[in-house]
Amino acid sequence: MFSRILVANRGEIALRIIRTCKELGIETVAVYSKADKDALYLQYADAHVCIGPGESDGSYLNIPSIISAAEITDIEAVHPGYGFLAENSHFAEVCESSNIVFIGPSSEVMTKMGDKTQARNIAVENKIPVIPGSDSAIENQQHALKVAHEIGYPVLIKASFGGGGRGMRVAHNDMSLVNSLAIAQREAKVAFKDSSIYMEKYIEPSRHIEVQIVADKYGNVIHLGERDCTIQRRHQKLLEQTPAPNLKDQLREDICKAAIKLAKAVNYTNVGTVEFLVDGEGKYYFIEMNTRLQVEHPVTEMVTGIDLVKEQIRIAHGERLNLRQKKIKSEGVSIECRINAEDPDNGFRPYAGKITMCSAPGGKGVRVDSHVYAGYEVPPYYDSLLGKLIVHKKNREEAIACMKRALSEYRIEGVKTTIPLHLNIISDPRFVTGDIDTHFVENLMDEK
Ligand code: MV4
Repeated sequence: MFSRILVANRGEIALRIIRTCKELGIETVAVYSKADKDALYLQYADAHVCIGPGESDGSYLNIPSIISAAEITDIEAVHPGYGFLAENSHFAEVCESSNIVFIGPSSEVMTKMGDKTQARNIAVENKIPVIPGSDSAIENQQHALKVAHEIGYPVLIKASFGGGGRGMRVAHNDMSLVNSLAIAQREAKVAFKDSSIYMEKYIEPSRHIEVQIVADKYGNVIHLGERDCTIQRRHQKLLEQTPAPNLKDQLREDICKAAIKLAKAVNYTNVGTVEFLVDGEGKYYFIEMNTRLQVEHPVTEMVTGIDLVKEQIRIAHGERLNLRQKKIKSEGVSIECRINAEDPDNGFRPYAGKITMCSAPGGKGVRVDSHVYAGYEVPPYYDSLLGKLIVHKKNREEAIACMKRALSEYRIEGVKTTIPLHLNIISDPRFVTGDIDTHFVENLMDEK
C-alpha cells in the first residue's frame, strides 16, 4: 500500500480523503493556497505545502506548483478529489510521466469521456440509448439547422468539452437556434478552451439519474446502484438521494447494466459515474460519464457500507476489487443536502464572510462532511460549498423526517446558507412522493 499520498484539493473533500488515508495508515500531504492557510483539513494532514495565491489558477489549478509540492514531499500518489484538476487529462499525464500514481482513471479514458460527442458515439456503438442529436460537433449554421429539423424543437446546445450542464442553451426555433449558436461557441471557448458544440433534443420533463461505477485494473467492473440528482438549480446539484424514488426496478436494472457496459467498453478503471436522463415515459438516455469521485458519493457509501475513497486508493495501488456484484446490498435510503454559503435573497449568489457560530447536527443516521468551524473565513475564490449533510435511515419516510430534523438543528451564523431552501424542498409533498423533475426547484421558488 502507498505510504504517502498528496491530496490535490481543499475544503470538505480534502478532509474526507485525509480521513480515509489515516484509517489506511497512509501519510498525507495537503496543499493549500494563501486563502486557505487556516483551513481545518491542514490540521489533520501529516504535512502541508503552500502552492500559491487564493486564485485557483495560481494554486489548485497550478500543475507545476502541485507537482513541485509532490516532488519535495516525496509522495507516491495524488488524489485529485473533484473539481479543479480531477478530470484534467493533462494533469493525469504529468503525474504518470513524473512517476506519481494518479488516483483515478487513465488520462486516455479521461480524454475520451471528456469529449461528450465521443462519449455519445461510444454509447451508440454499444447500443446504449442516447438522446436524438448530432453524431458529431456542429460544423456550421446549416449543419445545426439540419440536425434541428431532423430531431425537432426544442433542442439543447451543449459544449463538447463541457459537462454538468455548464454552457447549455435551449433553442425553440430556427431564429433562436441561429442566435444561440455563436453565443454557445463563445461561452464554450471561454469556459472550456474549446468552442466545439453539439446538439440534442431537449428532453423535458426529465429526471437526472446517475450510476456509481467501481472498476479495477483487471477488467472487474461493478456498480453500486443509482443516485437521483434531479433537484438542481441552474445545473448546480442541491440534493441527491438513493435509491431514486419512483424508479421501476426493471428501469433501475437496465440503467445500471448500461452503465457497466459503457465502463467496460472504454476499459474504465477506478471510480466513475455514468449519467442518464429519464423522460416522462420512463425511457432512459445516456448523457455523459464523469471520470472522478462525485460530491454526492456519500449517499452511496451510506446505503452500501463501502468507502469509495478507500476503493479508489486500493485500485490505484493495483489491487483487485474484493467486491462482487452479487454481494453488493443496498440497505435503506440516504439523502444528501449541499449546504452552500449562498444568499437566497440575492439570487443565491455566493456569500463570503466569517462564520461566527457553527453547530452541526448529529444523532443516529446523520453524517456531516464539512470543513467549516466558528471563526472560519469563507474565501471568495472557490465554490460556495460549506459541507454536506447526509442522512441514512431504513426507509424514505424516516430519512425525510431525519433530514428535516437535522436541517433544523444545523446552526451556521455569519453567512447566509441554503439550509432554508432545503427545508422547503424536503417539506414539499411532491418531494415526499418523489414526483420531481428537473424544473422542481424553479417551480418551488416561483410558488414561494
Ligand atoms: C439534458 C436535459 C434535457 N435534455 N439534456 C444537466 C446537467 C448535465 N449533466 C446534463 N443536464 C441535462 N441535460 C437534454 N438533451 C436536462 C438536463 C438536466 C437539467 C436541465 C435543466 C435544469 C435542470 C437540470 C437538472 C438535471 C439535468
